[in-house]
Amino acid sequence: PQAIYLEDYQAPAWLVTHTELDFELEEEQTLVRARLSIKSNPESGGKRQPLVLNGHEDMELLRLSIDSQVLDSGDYRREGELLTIANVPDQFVLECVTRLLPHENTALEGLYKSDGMFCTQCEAEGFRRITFFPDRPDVMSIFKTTLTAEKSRYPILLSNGNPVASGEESDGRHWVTWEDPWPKPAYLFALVAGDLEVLEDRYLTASGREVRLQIFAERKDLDKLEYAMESLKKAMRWDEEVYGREYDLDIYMIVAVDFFNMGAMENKGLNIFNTSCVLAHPKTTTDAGFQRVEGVVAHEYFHNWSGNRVTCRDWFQLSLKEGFTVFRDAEFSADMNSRTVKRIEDVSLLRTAQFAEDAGPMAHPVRPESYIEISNFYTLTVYEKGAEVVRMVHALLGPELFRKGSDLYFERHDGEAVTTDDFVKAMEDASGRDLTQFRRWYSQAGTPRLNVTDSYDEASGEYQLHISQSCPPSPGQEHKQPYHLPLAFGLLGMDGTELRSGVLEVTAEEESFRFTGLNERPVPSLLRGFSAPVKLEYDYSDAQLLMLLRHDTDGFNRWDAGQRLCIRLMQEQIDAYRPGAEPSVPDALLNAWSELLLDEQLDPAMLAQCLKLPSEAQLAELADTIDVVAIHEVRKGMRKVIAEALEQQWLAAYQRCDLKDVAYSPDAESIGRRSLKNLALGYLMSTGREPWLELARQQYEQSDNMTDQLSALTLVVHSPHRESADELLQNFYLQWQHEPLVMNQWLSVQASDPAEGALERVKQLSEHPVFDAWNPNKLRALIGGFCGQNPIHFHNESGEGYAWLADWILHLDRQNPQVASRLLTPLTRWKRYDAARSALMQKQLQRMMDTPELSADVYEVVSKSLV
Ligand code: HT7
Ligand code: ZN
Repeated sequence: PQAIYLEDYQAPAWLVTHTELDFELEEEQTLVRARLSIKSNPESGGKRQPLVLNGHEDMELLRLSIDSQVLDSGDYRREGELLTIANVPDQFVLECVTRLLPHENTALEGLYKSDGMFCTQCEAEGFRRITFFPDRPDVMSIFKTTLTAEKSRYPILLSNGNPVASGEESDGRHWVTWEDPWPKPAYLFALVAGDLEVLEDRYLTASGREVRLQIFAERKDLDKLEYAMESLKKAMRWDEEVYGREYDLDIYMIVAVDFFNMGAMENKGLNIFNTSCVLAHPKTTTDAGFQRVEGVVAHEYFHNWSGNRVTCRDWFQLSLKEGFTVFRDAEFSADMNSRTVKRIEDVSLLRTAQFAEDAGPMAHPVRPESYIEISNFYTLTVYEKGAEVVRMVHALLGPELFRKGSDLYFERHDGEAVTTDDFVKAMEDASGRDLTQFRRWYSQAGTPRLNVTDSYDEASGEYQLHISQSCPPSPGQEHKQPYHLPLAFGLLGMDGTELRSGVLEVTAEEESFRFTGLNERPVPSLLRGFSAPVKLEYDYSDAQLLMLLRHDTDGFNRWDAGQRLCIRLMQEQIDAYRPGAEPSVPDALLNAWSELLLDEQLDPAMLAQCLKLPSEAQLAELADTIDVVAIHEVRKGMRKVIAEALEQQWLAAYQRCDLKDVAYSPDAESIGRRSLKNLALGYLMSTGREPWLELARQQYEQSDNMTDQLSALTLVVHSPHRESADELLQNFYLQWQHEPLVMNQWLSVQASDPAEGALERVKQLSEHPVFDAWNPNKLRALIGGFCGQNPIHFHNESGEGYAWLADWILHLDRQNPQVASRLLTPLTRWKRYDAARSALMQKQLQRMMDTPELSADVYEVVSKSLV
């Protein structure tokens, strides 16, 4: 497979102004007739060039004509994914008939079947599996689509835009024509045909237009659509109020499908969603699930402007739409729920998974410079770090100028395919700020380190912060230039009084900032709200961190101070770990936590965050060499100490937060109370004492919602009480076996169970009837759950976990390369482990590398990991 480079970008030689598609959907095959109105691109340099179309190798071409003249095989060349026609007029109509086999499409790209319904996934390069086309985002076309199918099996026929005509045929088939007036790239094309139920609603836009809202799902899931509908309406209102963006079609549709490679897809007017991101019901969905639905529905809706109306020039610009849209959906969720908790959750993800990506073999800038398979670049770096970059622009400009900048960006580029540079330029032009240096955030990979020291002169009352920045090398980038970043800060007295606050703009490799008029040496609260995606080093004393944990006015840094303290403690014990060693927790930390637990004024959601120990994944990311056993044992041991020391307070918190007779609601306050309650139950269970097992079993049996039921189940299954674990697992299975999304949870709980024999259990589960190796959600739950959430067993020194994963990757690669490539991630981190484990992981990577005919997806990840 060949790499593609950003520097080789050239404007398209040919434009497709109109695209008419006719789909004859049948059980054994689908015929696609495409009629493309093509003209040469005046901006591509004048000289007439051959027409080059993309088309997947497996796609069968039945007929090709230009202006009704049928071409024979001597008139064009088909090589790999490309079809080239040398001599074409300046403007012409190309007609093309292809035959597809959607029922055999296991890659879930292009047109495929999910539980009997036809659906599509065209981003990034799936449209070339439907017909021959210049499948690149800078070719935007007006689409008209007709779907014909048997009416009894497929009563619902959907595509982008508005329905403009429909009819019935004599043989039981029917058809519907859809027209999308907005020019769009082919990756936003979609169709759905199936026997679906619909939840309908209406939305009145700010300018008074009525929009029909429809969410489609299988009949059995009709009762799980209300929350998505409410979320959609909230998102539509929020985008009008915060960004001045209105919806632009008469109809907005969402369809839930169970076979889907990612979370959801923002196809124009016809979003297609993984069921896990749209279905929600208190009985079957956890609080986290509800919040995911709200966030993803909003995310896909926001793409209508940030992605669809203004799209990407090429796939190197992916973060233009994804980074910006993640920033938009994070702000939406922050406005709908607790801002601080949302920030803590997002930063935790960034610090564990994105920082690990930045330090791994697939590290790449937010705007990558090359790729072999673009699907491998739908990464945390492009999405989450990309969103942090937009957040920094927001911090540097302030909310008003940022809004002016986004208005200018949307106005200036409406209907265009543009670059991240165009986005930054709009921000510059609207604000008058120079963001030249800031642009390095798009081009340099790696997580910068910010080292901060300080000095205080008692006589003059002058305090200085000395800041130096650096960024470790990453593949292909040995040396990095300094970044421009906003450093939000506060200066606090030791009694917690805030003496100063503001935002410093850091630009140099080394610089100092001076503050005068300070009567005492302040404690700096640095990087408030995580104002830049960096690793901050400042040598805090325990006393300073405890003070910040108690008093910082910035909620995020309050939490962060507690985390820093815990991380330091845990790292010391991890480094000194010997099997059987008793972990310890200093009284100062126990007292601080006790104080927090007794403070009934504190928001329970925030309290729950503050009382969570850093995850094993985060401790691993911070380690020089990852010692999975020490990390697991120290964390477990410390939990037990904290649980025993504060047992009565955990119980009091549990009782205080129990929403016994109140009907379930996924509002922020109730979610916060449940999270503290279940955290408290977790600590109580850590004591290993019998009464708390009873409490967990009682919660499992009596709860009216999945959050509490699943929390109790997980705690019992992950405890040493095997009998109860088996009993509840069986009970849960019998209760929920007909709910696929709940069964995913059932698989995950077992896959992440740290008890002995985990690999044997997951092997058995892979034979269980609820497991379906064709379904990505099931693969993620079982294989992803074991390899990502069960470090001590996946990394068992025998290497059997690694071999099991490699077997799966090789099997899945032939069936669904995108999913195979994603599941491979844990093996790519081999350099972070001890020599023995590294060698075993490397061996499996090499085994994959030596396998003939790897997909481009898996080849790219494996080959880059072995460098
Ligand atoms: N824009 C969507 C990306 C996506 C995707 C990419 C590759 C393969 C399958 C896919 N399904 C959806 C999702 C989003 O960020 O909104
Ligand atoms: Zn997106």
